[in-house]
Amino acid sequence: MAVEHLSPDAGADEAAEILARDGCVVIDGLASGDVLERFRSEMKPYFDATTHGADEFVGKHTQRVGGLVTRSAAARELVMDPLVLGTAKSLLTGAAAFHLHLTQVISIGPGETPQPIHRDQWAFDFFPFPKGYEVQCNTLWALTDFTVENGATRVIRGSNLFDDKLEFKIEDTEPAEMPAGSVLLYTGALYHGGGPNRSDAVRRGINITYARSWLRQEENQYLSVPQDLARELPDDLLKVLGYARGAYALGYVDDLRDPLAALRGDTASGDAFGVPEQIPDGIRRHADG
Ligand SMILES: O=C(O)CCC(=O)C(=O)O
Ligand SMILES: [Fe+2]
Repeated sequence: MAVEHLSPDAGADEAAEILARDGCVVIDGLASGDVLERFRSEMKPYFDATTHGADEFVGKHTQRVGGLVTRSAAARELVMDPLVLGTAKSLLTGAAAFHLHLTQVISIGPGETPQPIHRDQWAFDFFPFPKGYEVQCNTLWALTDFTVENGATRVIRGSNLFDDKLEFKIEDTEPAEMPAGSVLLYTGALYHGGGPNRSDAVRRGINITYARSWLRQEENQYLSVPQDLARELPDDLLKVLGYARGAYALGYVDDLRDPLAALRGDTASGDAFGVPEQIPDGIRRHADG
């Protein structure tokens, strides 16, 4: 069965419902041509400078470029996309907060072989999360078209509800084809992998992922975004980066200071053990929610 597609005016709850059931959904045309164009031009120097991966998982014909919040203002818009944040909030039920987990352009070059089929949540040291308990809401924005020939992501629809640590072959999967500007949303539990590129052009996708805030971030945002730049960024983005408590007491600074207040240079003792009000409405969820 093919991956379900939604239009950009779909609701976050609808997208989250499909994600909880299928583990994946495509939203067509969510990114404007303008944001993609700015992203390409901001990132071009980094694309040119990056080497290929060292093994089959990261891909010997694949380039991975991270640090997108620092390197591209357009990427910050994608990170803060309201439909994506709303979907993450709706999917990650019961979470006090979620945060940015990683940002990475994945450029699958001609000649690349299929990436081993995996779950992204295996990054958490293979902890066996309960079936149906999603810890990640992930995106792959198509910067080029994603086709079966050029390495569209391979997915197993519904596999987010399968047992853990299963092994699959590419024949067990289907390609998540979509035009540039569309976004594949998928959960941390979905079995998937990058596709083989049998074309003569590079397939580029922007992987921006979010996780429950009590899990460690794969890309360290406090070091990937220099503090001088962080101080210039808007509060809502900083909270998603991790400058917010991840739950009642997670992530305070010294005398219970709120992390955002500490970044802004507020030296007064805080009340970080209060209700985490600094978490923006877009991603806020009380423990009783
Ligand atoms: O680039 C893709 O299509 C998927 C890559 C992937 O799943 C990964 O690197 O974890
Ligand atoms: Fe993956």
